[in-house]
Amino acid sequence: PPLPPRDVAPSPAEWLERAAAELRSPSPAAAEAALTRHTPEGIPIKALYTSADVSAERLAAEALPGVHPYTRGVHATMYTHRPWTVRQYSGFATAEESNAAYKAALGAGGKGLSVAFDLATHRGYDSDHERVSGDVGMAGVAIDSVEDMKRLFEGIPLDEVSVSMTMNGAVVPVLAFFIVAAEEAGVPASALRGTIQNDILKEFNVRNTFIYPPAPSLRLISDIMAYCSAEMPRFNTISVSGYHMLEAGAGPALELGLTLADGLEYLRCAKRAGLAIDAVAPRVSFFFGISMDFYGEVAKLRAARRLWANLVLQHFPEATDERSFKLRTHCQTSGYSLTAAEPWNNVVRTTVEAMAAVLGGTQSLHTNALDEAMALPTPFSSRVARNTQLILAEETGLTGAVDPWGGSYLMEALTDAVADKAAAVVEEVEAAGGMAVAVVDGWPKARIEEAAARKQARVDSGADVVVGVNKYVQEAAPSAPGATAEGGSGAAADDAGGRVSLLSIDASAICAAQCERLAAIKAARDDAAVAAALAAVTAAAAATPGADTGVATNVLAAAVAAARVRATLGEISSAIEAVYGRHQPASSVVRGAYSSAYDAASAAAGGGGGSDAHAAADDAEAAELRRVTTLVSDFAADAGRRPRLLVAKLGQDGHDRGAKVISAGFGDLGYDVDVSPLFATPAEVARAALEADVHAVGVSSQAAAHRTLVPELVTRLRSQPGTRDVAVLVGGVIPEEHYEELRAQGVDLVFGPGTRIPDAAEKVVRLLRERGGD
Ligand code: 3CP
Repeated sequence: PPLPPRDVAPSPAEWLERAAAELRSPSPAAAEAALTRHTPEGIPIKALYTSADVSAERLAAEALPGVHPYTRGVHATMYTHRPWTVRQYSGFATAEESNAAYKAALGAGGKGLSVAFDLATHRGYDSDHERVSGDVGMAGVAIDSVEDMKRLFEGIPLDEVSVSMTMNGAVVPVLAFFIVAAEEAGVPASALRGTIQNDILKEFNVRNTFIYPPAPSLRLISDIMAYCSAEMPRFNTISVSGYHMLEAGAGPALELGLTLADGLEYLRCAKRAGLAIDAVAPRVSFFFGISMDFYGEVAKLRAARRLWANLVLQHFPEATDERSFKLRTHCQTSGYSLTAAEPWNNVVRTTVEAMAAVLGGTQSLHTNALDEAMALPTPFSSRVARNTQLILAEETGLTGAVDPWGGSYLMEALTDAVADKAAAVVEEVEAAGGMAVAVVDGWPKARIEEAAARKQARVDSGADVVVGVNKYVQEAAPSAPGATAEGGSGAAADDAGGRVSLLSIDASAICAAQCERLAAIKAARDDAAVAAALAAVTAAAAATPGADTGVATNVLAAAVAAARVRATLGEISSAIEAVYGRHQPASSVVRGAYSSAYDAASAAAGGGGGSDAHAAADDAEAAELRRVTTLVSDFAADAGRRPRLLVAKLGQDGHDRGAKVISAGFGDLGYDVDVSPLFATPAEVARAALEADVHAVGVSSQAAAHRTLVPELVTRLRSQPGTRDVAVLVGGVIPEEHYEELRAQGVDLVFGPGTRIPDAAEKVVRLLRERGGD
């Protein structure tokens, strides 16, 4: 039928009038305000976008993928020619177990490998070091020497399968072991394909698996870039990572801006060492997290490519190789978005996030497993996660067109908005002297922590919905899906309780086996050769850096020589530490962000013309907050001081979002909060508890060491005069099946994932009152 006749094309103003009528709004402006939501970073998302929201000029200039600034993709054909790499991050306790898992993954659709190392390895300690007893083999594979690395890749063709290694602190020995393991398997360094994360700057902002201070850490990066650009042309020398910032609380634009600023700093660092930008930039890669903000995440990846291409052009006019401008990236779905409650919902969350990564044009992808809010994935949950990608790649037709969102009014406008916001962050970092200066100042870290406290407040107040956690909470466990185990330690959903079986790791057995191996290697090697090689590593670390790749001045070249004679990871790290020292960060607590965001979220929900039920819920939340602060001030009045809490991290677990959010939230609710230094031993935390005269110690555990280190802490507190009555609280990634065990060992309260801060703060103050705290 013919279209109804119109004299003029419909305008956005006409739509707004209709919208106001549908909403029964007093005015179009009121309707517009009611229909516009803002992301936590303040980016407006309107209900409707039209051609008036996009620049026709920009659309024309950026119309094609494979062409500068690559907004629509780094390749002309993208997935129509080759889908993204299915690359699942994993590592299990020992090299043999990990090797078997890698082979199984490659046989079941995995296309590349991604190695997770344990925290002892990350921090440059051998498995027999006294500080790592609870960490060996817990959050990834333990690697002490080139022998472990050989076992890790035994039977895997390293010239064909690309290997990514998430390593930043102990990057020099790990890369050296990889090179020597391949060499001894007949694969020359020049044939190696893969990526080393090697992104130390973000470790100072989040994640904390650094070893040395910022300046010498950057020098190691330039040595690695020099060595790899000369010897390993197919290897990506760095994976500039925003993922951990997103996980730690940053919104997508802050994540993007800080990450690109890190990238610029690395290129400057290479240039300072005398390397040509075109020799280095083509092998700089990126890594972003993908949250539940679906449109925002697609826009982020498009904006990332545009911004990076233009930043390289602006800052390095000497670059001429097209590859220097292309932002290639790996993505991982967000671990933070996963819930311990009703874990199968996580498959849906991960699928939506994976789609955003794919529609954004990622080169490589990790999809999280459904049980990752509680433990490391099992073979069963890993399989579901991998299949999620394979279904997207091979069943849906998603790979059939390049940048399918291109030209969407919404997506183009949002790409501009995210790009503008992220560019402002890059400018701020640059104006402050670049990221090497900013990490020392600490403001990016503080900004991420504030964002995390605000996010927690929005979840606690119900403003941000998390199904099964703060809305539609399951009253009683239903029967679970009929999952079956794959392999001995596989996860099976337990029909009776609706729970998912989790992977369990015997920490002490792994540590003992690893220490035995280490002793055997040390007994069999030529000690004089090892001592000479380690002295050469120290000398190279002390030498003036440059583009040279000889053992006298290049620390990686010296470490490769040391790896060949079986120097261990701990020894090589110590040989470097002898020159650079070990970095110990200052601890800090964000004040006011939690309570102000909680109040704002409640006020916005209450004042937004919501339903009576909403208003009643907001009143209940405000009343709850008042109740907790009153309980805390009553305690203070009776005891003569506020309840004092020491928030502690034990072992080498540097993931401190939980610790920081608890500190900020409890502080805003009236507690007196101390934060222990990172990487503490149980003895050090017990001493700190005595010195600070605290009522309670709260341990935040994200890396599975709670079963070893917490009981040791309890024993020390109970046997030390002055801390016998100190309450012990544990929170974080703690599977429910460990709660009873922890309580039996003397832990007073356990808080699993999804705990609301007001709930926790109330339980703790009531416990302290029962104890008659003084
Ligand atoms: C791909 N290729 C193409 C096309 N698509 N060629 C022509 N047309 C196309 N359409 C080519 C590429 O140019 C490349 O060739 C080859 O195919 C492989 O593609 P790729 O895109 O380079 O893919 P991949 O090898 O997988 O590399 C992806 C990047 C890499 C570049 C992103 O850095 C990577 O794999 N990163 C993974 C990082 C990672 O796994 N991180 C885990 C963090 P050439 O080889 O000739 O160039 S885990 C952290 C977890 C949390 C924690 O830390 O605790």
